[in-house]
Amino acid sequence: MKRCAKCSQKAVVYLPHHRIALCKEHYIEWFERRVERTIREFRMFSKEDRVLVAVSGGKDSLSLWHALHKLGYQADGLYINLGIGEYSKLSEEKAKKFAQGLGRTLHVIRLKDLVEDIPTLKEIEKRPACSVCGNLKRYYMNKSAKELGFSVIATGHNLDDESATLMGNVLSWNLGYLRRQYPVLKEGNGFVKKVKPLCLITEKESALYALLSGIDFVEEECPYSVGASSIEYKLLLSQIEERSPGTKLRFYLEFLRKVQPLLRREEKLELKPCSICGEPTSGDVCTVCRLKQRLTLSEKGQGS
Ligand code: Q46
Ligand code: ZN
Ligand code: ZN
Repeated sequence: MKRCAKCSQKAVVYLPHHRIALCKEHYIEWFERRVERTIREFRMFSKEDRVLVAVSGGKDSLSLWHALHKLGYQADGLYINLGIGEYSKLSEEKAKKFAQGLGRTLHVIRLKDLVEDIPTLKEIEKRPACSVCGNLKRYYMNKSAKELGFSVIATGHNLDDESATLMGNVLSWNLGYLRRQYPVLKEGNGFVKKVKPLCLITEKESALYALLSGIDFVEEECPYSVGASSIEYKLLLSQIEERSPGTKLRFYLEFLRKVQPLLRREEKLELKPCSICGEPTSGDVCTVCRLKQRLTLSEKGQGS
């Protein structure tokens, strides 16, 4: 059995790509330091900022919120209920319970009250649930942060998410997405700053932090995540990682260091306020207002 590199007690984990074994206490410390270092390195936010954590009830977002709170940041949560049956019910319960234990505010909004729930929208829009869901989450996260007076939105995307997204974008050479794939998206043009403080932490590492910290998270995945290509890429990358530890981190970090600066030089995205709701958009009317217009039209169509 390996011994902790810090205190020589029995280790609970060995991190092959960092070549370090740690006990429970020192693993928790390692994780929180890594989060803090990422926040500083990418100039994400400071202790003066009010941070809104996008909470899904899963291990990543709750681990992130927990770590930020312990590190002394002013972090509250935002939970968006997507109306996806049992999954949404359970994850809202877990998120609320967690917020109570932490003693911080959880803001809750319901898509059903604002537009429509995801299962209904999927049917009406005839496109994958995740594509509708992604649009709406981004929109309401930004809008809520502004209305509630937060200067930063933090999401729980981890290294597995980021490297899988990167792989997908590279396989199709999607330069538009690659240009925006950075752990910090600056504020401006009606957008609140968006950051990913877990971007250098693997899924396994964040699950272990949640377990060792006694965080009660929702283990079920969203039913629509099944079959997503990102899951394929995650699997592939994890197979390579097993044979060659450190691959995921290298793939992502070298992209950030070597490719991102070249892509960002060319960034020229013109945004203006949506003529209906005022949120930023590249056209006249934003995607969510267009969606709402389509919904009203289809209701009228049904009524006539
Ligand atoms: S919640 Fe929404 Fe995810 Fe469910 S519908 Fe897809 S995007 S999988 S992170
Ligand atoms: Zn130790
Ligand atoms: Zn709009």
